[in-house]
Amino acid sequence: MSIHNTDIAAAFDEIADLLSIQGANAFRIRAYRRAAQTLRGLPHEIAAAADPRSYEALPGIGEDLAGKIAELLSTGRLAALQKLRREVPPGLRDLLGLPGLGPVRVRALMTELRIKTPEDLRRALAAGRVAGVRGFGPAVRARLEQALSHAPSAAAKRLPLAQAAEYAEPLRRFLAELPGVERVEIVGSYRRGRDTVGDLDVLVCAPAGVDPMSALRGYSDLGALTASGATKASGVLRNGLQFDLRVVGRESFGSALQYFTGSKEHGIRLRQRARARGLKLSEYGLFRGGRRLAGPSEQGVYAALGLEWIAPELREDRGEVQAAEHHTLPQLLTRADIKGDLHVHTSATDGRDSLEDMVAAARAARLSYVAITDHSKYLGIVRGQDAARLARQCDAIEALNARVRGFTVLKGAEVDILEDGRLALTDAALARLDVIVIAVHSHFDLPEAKQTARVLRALERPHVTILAHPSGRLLGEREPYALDFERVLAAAHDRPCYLEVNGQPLRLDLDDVHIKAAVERGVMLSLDSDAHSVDQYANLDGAVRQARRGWAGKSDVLNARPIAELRKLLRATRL
Ligand code: DGT
Ligand code: CA
Ligand code: CA
Repeated sequence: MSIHNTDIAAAFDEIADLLSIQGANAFRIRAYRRAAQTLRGLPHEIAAAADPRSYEALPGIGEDLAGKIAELLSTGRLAALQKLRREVPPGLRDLLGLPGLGPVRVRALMTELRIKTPEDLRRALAAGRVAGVRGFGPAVRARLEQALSHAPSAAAKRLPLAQAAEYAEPLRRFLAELPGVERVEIVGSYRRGRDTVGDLDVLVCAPAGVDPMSALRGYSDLGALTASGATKASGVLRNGLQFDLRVVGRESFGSALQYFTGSKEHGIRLRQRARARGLKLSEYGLFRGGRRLAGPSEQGVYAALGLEWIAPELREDRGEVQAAEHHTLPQLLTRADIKGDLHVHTSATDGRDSLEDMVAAARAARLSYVAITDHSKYLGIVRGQDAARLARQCDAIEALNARVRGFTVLKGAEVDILEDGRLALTDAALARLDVIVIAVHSHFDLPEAKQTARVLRALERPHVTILAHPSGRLLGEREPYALDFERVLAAAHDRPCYLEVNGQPLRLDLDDVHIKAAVERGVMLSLDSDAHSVDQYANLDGAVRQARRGWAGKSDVLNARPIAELRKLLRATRL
């Protein structure tokens, strides 16, 4: 049985939830949460690490948690979690699954109203007893009442793409190796590169008579098979991710690829277009009467409809069909176009690896420049740098630059935007830097007018290169803060400065819709890894995928420029 990072993270989160319900020590709870977050952000599978001692090198993971990871990987179980599950009554654990109910609120219900099950809660709500409990305002109560009045909702949570990939890629490999199977594609929103996926759609190309279903029944990541026929199956993987699987023959693999990649809206456009030409398009092929005009290849389906092939990332019915007809599709960015990374951390602040190691890894990732942008000193930032430490780091970078050939290390910082729009470092401290990344890391809940004014004020400072993760969202954890994006876009355009597409798997910020708006407005993007360790340059892949979904080409991206051009563009941001 293979254990994925998200399984370990889920176990740690569950331990944190249960400890929290028990009212355990807050530091202990936070340690589990932080470790879970670290694990979810890793671009590689921890189970693949050769040496268990390497777990301890991860941020937030000490000897105790490293031991728990090793236990889970070797036994598939965690004694500490099983003990907690025995101690905390099942009704309380059910309460945790209700919308808006975290462990703190569950504990409040338990200690103040002796509520131990969803049924207790339903009765207490009906009797009006919950209104007096702290944290249970009218909106929270209304959501709970609604949730408790329905059968358990089938609207399962969407999973961030990177977490879905941990299960999707092994499944793809498993199926591809079965005898007789010719091709396997994970289609649907996964192939379109959406930031989150609702379920996996798996397409298997195999001749009639090949039966992948019986092998699937023995697959180690399988949770349950809910339906299974000769050419179709549905089920759920062990992480709760649902999947639909279809087996098709070679003659319709291309049209099935097209159909099940979606999006639904894109598919509707194509079928309308087929109908207007007296044709019929389905997952089986493109037909005129009984004659198949296309089907084996996806390219052929688009061509027969008079269209250029459309990259899956664009298939969201945002004008791509018309552009394909008129040969005006964008020349989409690829990872090979990325020349450098302008947002990278080291062990000087909250990164894991040294300046030298981060530079060596950037070269190995086929980059030719990197900006070191460690955090400024500010509330809640681990070991943030003040002006004096930043100056010493600049000296170190200049010395390193004098030694390396064919690669440039740029001096930078990630500077907090304070609540009132000032920056956490003075203009004088920033003047020596090449790249100034500014970001909101606090006061996420300001009303829109204040939040917008705060960001606009920061953008007026003389030294600003990039506004990092502009929406502030964390997938599955934090909504974007309230911000008038149009005004930020206009300010970035006029200044000028750059908007980031942050490639961290849970950020992917800007999102596709905002990227497209920036591209249309002529505001350039910076695609960054925000790497905190040598392996996280892989985050650039996610940033590129997201940028492609926003119709971005090479010319829209700051760090697709070679170093000489980059330097010119950097100078143009100084006021
Ligand atoms: P998801 O799973 O919510 O992340 O999004 P998708 O796009 O993967 O949607 P899903 O899994 O419901 O369906 C996969 C593809 O199958 C979808 O993108 C297009 C096709 N499809 C599914 N249902 C319909 C439908 O009712 N009409 C049409 N035209 N296509 C559909
Ligand atoms: Ca899907
Ligand atoms: Ca589906």
